[in-house]
Amino acid sequence: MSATQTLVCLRTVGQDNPASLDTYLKLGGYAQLKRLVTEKVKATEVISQVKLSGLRGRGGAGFPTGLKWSFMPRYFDGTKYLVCNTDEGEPGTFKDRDIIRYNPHQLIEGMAIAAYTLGARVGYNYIHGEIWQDYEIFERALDEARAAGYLGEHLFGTDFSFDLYAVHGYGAYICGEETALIESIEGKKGQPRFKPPFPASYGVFGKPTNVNNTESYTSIPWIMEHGGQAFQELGVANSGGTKIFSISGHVDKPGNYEVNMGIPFTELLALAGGVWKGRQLKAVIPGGPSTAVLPASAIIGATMDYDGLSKAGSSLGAGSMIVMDETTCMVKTLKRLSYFFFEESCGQCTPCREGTGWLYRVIKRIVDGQGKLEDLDLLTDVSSNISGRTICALGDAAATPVLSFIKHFRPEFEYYIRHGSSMVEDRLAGKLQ
Ligand code: L3W
Ligand code: SF4
Repeated sequence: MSATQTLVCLRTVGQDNPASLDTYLKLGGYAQLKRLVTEKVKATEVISQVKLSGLRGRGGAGFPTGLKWSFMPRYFDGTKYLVCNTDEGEPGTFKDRDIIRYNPHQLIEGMAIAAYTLGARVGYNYIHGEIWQDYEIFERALDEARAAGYLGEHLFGTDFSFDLYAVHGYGAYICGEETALIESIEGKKGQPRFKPPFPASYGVFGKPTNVNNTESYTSIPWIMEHGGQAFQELGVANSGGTKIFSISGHVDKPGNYEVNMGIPFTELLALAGGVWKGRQLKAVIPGGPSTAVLPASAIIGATMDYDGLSKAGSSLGAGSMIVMDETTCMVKTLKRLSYFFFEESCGQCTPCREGTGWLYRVIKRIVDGQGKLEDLDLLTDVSSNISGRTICALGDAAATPVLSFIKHFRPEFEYYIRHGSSMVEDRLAGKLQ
């Protein structure tokens, strides 16, 4: 039996005018916000439902959302902030833009519920700078929500007030790192801060701030409507709920698919039409290039959830699944990915600033036919010396593809160095040496 989608965060997809307030209201939208606020449901009750739901951060790190909410100080004499991270910028990530394009009101309701629960008065949704149309759709949704009384002062005649603003970034990948994003909101250059202190104690303008990913907040109204237990049961142990997988690469039907956590990889691949042109599967990057590449043999039996992908030797990341067929040259692919991390390093830490450039240049010289066999050990050595020695996760993210590509596809790298040409391309041309 082939799998089907379970639409929680993308539930307006397929409706007429999916992004409109009318459509969202017809589906029961804003009812949970109204219920919690007017019935004065306690913050501790909301947080315990979020904990029960097993929702984990959908931006890549998978940190338990309910636990993060419990870090926000209850009593604070001043403004607390709420931030949504819609700055997806890693190659292969394109789910959050579909949420703000098709279902912006569910995100707004999720953020308003979080604001009510955490006592935040002001919120920002930080949207990636290269996304224009969807930014405008979100802005229109904010206007509609304000006009209808779902944002602003004294909501539903109570003393709860919440203002939410969209912030347009400039397209830097590093601004998806939560503290760089906060710096950018403050009008500064987007460079990560040291953690701790975490945003819950020192966030926007130095005030307590809760930062979650777009998909995380958008799951909240469903959890409030159906209960945390029901959300958990959509998924599997340690991975509650649904997950949007952004599937790209060599499949027949690339796109976003929202499915129950724990779906077998083969069923998810079938949903995306399978490997295109009847070709064989070669490799998959399951969660975005900062997650380890897996050869077909390692992913075929895997389930798509935090534990399932960890057991297979990678991680769920942001669910940005890049599928590669048998015609893919892994050396050239790695060159492209390494250029991305080199280009996007913010330059603050020496291991990342110098190391990402070093990695890229060594891989480039292999592709240019000037590689040496010792380069493979050099790449491994440089990568290992970046990992764990930087301010933010971009350093580790740059090292992961290098280490995993060489680990799983070493013969292709050795062939390229020995012959100055691609093993895959030579095989396809019938001149394998
Ligand atoms: C309070 C503590 N808060 C952790 C919070 C922390 C953050 C969250 C996760 O990197 C990953 C990265 C990419 N007290 C806390 C605490 N927190 N301990 O929990 O924190 P952390 O440090 O585990 O991760 P991170 O720095 O947020 C994110 C990976 O995601 N990734 C990226 C995908 C790309 C996109 C994109 O383009 N949009 O997301 C994919 O795997 O490599 O490992 O909020 O403050 N004791
Ligand atoms: Fe900047 Fe890289 Fe250091 Fe992150 S690891 S702060 S991107 S230099």
